[in-house]
Amino acid sequence: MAKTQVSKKAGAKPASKKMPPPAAQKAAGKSAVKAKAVIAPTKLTLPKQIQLNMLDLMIKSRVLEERLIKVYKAGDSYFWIGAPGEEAFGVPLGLLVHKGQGVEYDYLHLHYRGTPTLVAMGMTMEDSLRLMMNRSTDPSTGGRNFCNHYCFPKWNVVPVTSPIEVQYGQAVGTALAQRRHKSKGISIVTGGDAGTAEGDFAGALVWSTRPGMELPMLITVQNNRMGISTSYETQHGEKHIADRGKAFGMRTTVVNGNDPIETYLAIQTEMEYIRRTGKPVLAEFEVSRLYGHSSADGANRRDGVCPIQDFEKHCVDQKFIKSSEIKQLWEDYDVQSRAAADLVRQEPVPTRESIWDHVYANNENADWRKF
Ligand SMILES: Cc1ncc(C[n+]2csc(CCOP(=O)(O)OP(=O)(O)O)c2C)c(N)n1
Repeated sequence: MAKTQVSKKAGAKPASKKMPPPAAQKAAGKSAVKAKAVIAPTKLTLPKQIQLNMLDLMIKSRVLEERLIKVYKAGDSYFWIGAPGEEAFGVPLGLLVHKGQGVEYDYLHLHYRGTPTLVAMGMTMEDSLRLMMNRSTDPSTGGRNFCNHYCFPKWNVVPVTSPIEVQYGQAVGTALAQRRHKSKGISIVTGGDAGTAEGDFAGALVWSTRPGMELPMLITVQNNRMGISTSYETQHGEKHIADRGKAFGMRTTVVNGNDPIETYLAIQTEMEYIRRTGKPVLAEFEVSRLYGHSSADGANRRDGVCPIQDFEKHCVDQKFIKSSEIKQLWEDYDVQSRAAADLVRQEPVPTRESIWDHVYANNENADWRKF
């Protein structure tokens, strides 16, 4: 269950009188430390249409990720990293983002597990595959970066960085701009548990909570309990990463990120709080990592709670959808992903002349050989 805590300093008020109370207040039971089975017996609920839409997008995202892995294993790409197992976090986030370009809209500082969020925002399978297969048609990087390193200026999705945690510092920058412009947009940042050991994470907590200069930031951590091969248990003295926000007087929450309903409600509540107060939230989502870290450790299916499997069961039990219809969804998306990969495989790769494009503004001084 989501456990939302607001320190006295931050003002222990519910997010809004109009909003439903924080998920924690509605939910029964306790937050477990390990990744949990999805859809615990709580009273939390959402309209059927939202639930079915989330299920559809979670399946689409998983099929796309599994296609990316197949593309890698077939030798059509050099590296895979992605988000299978984190769909119950990523899809609700993508649905709740105030999407658009410029300071009035939300900024997204994603890490390399952002596919479910972008699928929910409307990214096509083709555009993900174009990046994966390094095609010049790739709208994120022109085929120059590796997979899941997205960049969509039209949606304020800033370039994903390979050095982990840098995004937390960058998110401070867009949040400062939003504060300066008195915008209702917020800056959202995602990242993993191991990365929170980096100074950039601590820097974001410091900068977002300066008294009288608080920033509208949704600072999230997807805790899949692993770095590359280093387990959470061996590194963290704190019970929850979110607890570290308490020292800064900020609002914190711990959410079962394998439960899309709980996650949706928690993100909705926290976003409303940030837009209303201009203050930051540190939100930790407990998630699964179902294909290991990346192709670096094989990209094979591992044990672990599958958020989609459990959500499917929930939707069938609620009689929202039949098992046969779910099976059809998987098949249809599989066909779609195969066709997308076949199409993208025919597209051109970047030319050597384009190597300096987008390195500096207007390519000024881009080619050091011409200095
Ligand atoms: C600054 C920096 N240090 C180390 C790495 C190598 N590296 C890439 S991913 C990763 C693990 C990150 O784990 P976590 O933050 O928990 O995120 P997850 O991959 O589990 O989602 C590491 C150490 C890096 N990319 N950047």
